[in-house]
Amino acid sequence: MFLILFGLFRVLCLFAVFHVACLLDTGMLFPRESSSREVKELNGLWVFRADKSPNRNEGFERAWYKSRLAQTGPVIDMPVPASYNDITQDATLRDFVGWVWYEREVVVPARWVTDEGVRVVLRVGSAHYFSVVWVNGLKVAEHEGGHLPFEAEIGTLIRKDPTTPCRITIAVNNTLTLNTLPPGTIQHMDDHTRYPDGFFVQNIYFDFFNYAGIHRPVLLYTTPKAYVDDITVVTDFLDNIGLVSYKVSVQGAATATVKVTLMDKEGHCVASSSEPSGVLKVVDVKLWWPYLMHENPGYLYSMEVRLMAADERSTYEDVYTLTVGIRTVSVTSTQFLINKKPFYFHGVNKHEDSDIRGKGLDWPLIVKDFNLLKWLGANSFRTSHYPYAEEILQMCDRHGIVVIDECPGVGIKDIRSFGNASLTHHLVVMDELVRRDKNHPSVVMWSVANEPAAEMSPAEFYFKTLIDHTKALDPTRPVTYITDSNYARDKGAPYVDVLCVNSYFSWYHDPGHVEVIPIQLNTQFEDWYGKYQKPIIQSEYGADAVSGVHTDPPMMFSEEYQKIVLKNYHKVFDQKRKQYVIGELIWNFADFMTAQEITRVVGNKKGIFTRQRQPKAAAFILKERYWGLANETGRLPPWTKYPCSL
Ligand code: GCB
Repeated sequence: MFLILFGLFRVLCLFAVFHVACLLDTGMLFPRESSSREVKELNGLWVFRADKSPNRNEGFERAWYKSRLAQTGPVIDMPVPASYNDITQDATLRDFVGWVWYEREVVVPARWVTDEGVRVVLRVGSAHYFSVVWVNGLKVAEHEGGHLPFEAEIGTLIRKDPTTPCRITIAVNNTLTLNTLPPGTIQHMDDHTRYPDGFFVQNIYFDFFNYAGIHRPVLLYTTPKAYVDDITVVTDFLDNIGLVSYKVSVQGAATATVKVTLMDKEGHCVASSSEPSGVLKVVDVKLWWPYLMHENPGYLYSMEVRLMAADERSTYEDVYTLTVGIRTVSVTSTQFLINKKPFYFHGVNKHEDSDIRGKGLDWPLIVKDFNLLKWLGANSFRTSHYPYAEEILQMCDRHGIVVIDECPGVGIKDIRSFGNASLTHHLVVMDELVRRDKNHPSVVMWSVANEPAAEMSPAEFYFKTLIDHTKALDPTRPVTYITDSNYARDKGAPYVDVLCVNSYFSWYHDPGHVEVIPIQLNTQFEDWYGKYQKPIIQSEYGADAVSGVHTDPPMMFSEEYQKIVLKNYHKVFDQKRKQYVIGELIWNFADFMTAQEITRVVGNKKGIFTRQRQPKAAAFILKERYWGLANETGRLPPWTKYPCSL
């Protein structure tokens, strides 16, 4: 009894601080259909026009949103979701910097228009980078930052003139500046003896193509006027009792009653409550376990939240169902614990990247990637270098793939990007990220940045503020950032919970000399652990290999070289994972597109799969290793018994 009370107390304490520091005042639940909610997807072909005027501002000067886009000039078909860059044969569109315009007309169901008790919400899953949205010529939303969703309520607008179709115009600008996340700079070349008139370039400080456009689904959804705006769930367990602490936020009603029902996979009610917040107790709990750590990974309960409210005109009922995985996460000085058991990350770094669609959400690709992860025996990935689609995190929840959830803080290299404006925006992005992803059991850690110039003096204040803020938003998960700096000069390392270190021995340093890897990697680990006494993840390592290039003895860029680099790293991991190394994430899962540079041969080739998801020789090395690790550290489900014949 005492233990249960203590557990309840612990979960309530965590919950009491959860979300206090958030700058945002509304929720961002994933849109789901229910008996009270409808969803209308607007994916498919949109009308598109890039603003190629010299100042890229003609669209605003001539108010392209006021009429049909086709009336403003030539338009083309553009699929949504997709990056626009690789869709046409036009190099100027591939490399375009500035505003592009999307438009779509929608016929809205009559009931949405006539029923004043219906809220109609327009939601953009993500658009890169800065977006402005109009409905029938009136501005309804502005949003800064790719990779995260934004919404606008448009019911009153579409009711203004129910006879006209609803015209949605979205302008998207991919320009990156010192204060955007990721940062970049625009450089104008004014020397007319060397550059044509008006020539400028977008400089970036990260290693992937700056794909742009509407990358994730656009949709309309409805809720009743009184609705469930947000749900926050924190879980714990004691012995066989699961504890689900929850809080429901309601909008649009002065008073409302809430009924919360937690159901198991078979649909049986396992706990319920009539309070808007509280703790549900689940007897004989089935915990959420990572893939390959348990024979039944990714167990999810469903939490149905039913809200009832009334005003002088009507009564409202809203129903929203959230999936809930019951698990805990904690960190010691040498271990990462999931459900109080040591967890070793054997996984990958990914990108949202593929042929033709760039960073556009694509279901065949998502499912293929999960099949490859499982084939590989990977139990985890990092969302390098930005938040991935919610649909991907839902797959992780269901399949038990553990996620380090990274914000787009990649390439913070210029001292001016450590200033107040940048930090303020970075804090808002963390608010938006935690708001969106807080309820995913697969997300076990936040990463606030990748390889910033952490040795610069403002980095200490910047990262202390950012990490403190993130911990205040969510005290239930560890926080990190990914570093490649020298351990002695890294200003943010004292504030992270887990050290995540990237290194490319025998590639960017001592190219061609794989024999240096064991000694340099050993030194790296000993130095970092010696200074900070925190667990370490090798968050990146690898080598480029052009698929089909073979050399013996191994040479850089051949498949053999990539293999031998990996093997040399693995020797050291095997010594250190018995001490304080808690994971290894290969760079990268698949080849991906980058800007055109002399060091890149049509993109970064450090994938163990090609961009088309075919294995290189290194994939088999990793597969052997990951299944070996899983056999040693986990409990394999009977259906995944490792086929040892490679
Ligand atoms: C890194 C970066 C990653 C690059 C990789 C590389 O350290 O974090 O974005 O793509 O190295 O291949 O250079």
